Amino acid sequence: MECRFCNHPLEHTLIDLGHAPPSNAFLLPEKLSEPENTYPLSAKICDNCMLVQVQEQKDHKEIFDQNYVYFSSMSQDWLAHARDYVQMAKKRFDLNLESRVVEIASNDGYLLQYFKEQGIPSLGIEPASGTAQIARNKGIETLEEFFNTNLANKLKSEGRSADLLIGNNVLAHVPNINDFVRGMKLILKDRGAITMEFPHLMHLINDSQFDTIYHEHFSYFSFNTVKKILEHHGLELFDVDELKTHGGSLRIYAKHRRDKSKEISPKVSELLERENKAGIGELEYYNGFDLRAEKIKRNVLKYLISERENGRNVIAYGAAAKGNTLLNYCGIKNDLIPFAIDTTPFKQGKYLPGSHIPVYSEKKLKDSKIDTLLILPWNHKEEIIRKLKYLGEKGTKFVVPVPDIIEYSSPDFNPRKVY
Ligand code: DWN
Repeated sequence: MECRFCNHPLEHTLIDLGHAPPSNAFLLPEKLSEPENTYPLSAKICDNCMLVQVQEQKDHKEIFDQNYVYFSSMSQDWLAHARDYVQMAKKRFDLNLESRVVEIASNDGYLLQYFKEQGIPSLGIEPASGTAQIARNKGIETLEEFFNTNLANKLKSEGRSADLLIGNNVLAHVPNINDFVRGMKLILKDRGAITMEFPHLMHLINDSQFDTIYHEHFSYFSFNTVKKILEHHGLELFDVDELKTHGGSLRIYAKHRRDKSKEISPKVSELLERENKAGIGELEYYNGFDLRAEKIKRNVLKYLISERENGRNVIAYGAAAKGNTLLNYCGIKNDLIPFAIDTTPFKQGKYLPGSHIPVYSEKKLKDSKIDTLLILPWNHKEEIIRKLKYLGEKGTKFVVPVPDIIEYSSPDFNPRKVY
């Protein structure tokens, strides 16, 4: 296997999570009696450009298709994050009725809806038909296509280049990253700006977020590496924000190298230096990541077995892709977790891939006595505990599994580290 950015041979494994089904390959009831495809799931590091990457096993066109089940609008906090971004971007980039905003991987219109509210022309590019249709139902023009240089050239020839090009949680999902970034440069107006958000590799390593490694993701980025990739294609980073979303993300700001209208923020060199001082450019920085994941696995199993043996039932909340990595890596089935809850209609009535744990709507919470709620999307724990506090006040304990087993229970719901 070669590095998908610099073609250097990949000889260093960050972690091998064994074989796993695709993280969002939820099963219909009638499929439970059929064979289930699993694929090798391991992340490797390129010792030339330090890009952490997962080999494409299942064609990405078969992942982001009509059965794709991730809808960004399921999180109120994420919608608020998108709304705040739109207010900031409109002001910072002086967007108006003459501007054009293009979002790649626009999902269900979670973000473009706020540009639409401001009357700013925008275009969504979203390959999964389920999410694209929901965006269209919100009145957002959405192309049901994968973004690449062909599409970029077509849009440019139609005069639909971007003043602001947005890509949130898409760069990690792109097998051919060079073609993708080339396309971004093609479609960006001379004085245009790009903003992209993605989970920050420093948090993934420092907080042992091994569960965010799954087949839907092809790459995991440090700031240094994403700078190398964009600069290779004639783009230049001019600012960066460090965000709390998805376990710790970066929002990078990029422009054409020749565009001298934007100053380079000192935050760029500061973060580059901080990453280098942490050793992110050296292989030894990544040592022990797999051992920490193994320890989390043992702690999760100890915790679930202890709850079971003490007569306490554990229900999963949030049928997240990362949750499927965790459950399958730990070998957890419905004996330890009888069912999961998720607010995504597309996920309800189905079964988690690999573990075959059934997924129900929140209605199930009302007619079940739940002792412990295991929050699989730990990145949404504040929102979820806030929303389900009524359960906590009736005695349900909330618990998150990564990077430590931490419980939150009434009356104060303060974190209590178990392992
Ligand atoms: O990279 C990706 C990130 C951005 O989102 C995508 N490949 C897929 C997805 O990853 P994930 O599934 O791990 O994302 P989340 O946002 O951590 O998972 C949220 C899940 O939790 C969704 O299935 C919705 C569910 N949820 C819920 O049922 N009730 C979420 C909230 C906040 C809730 O209140």
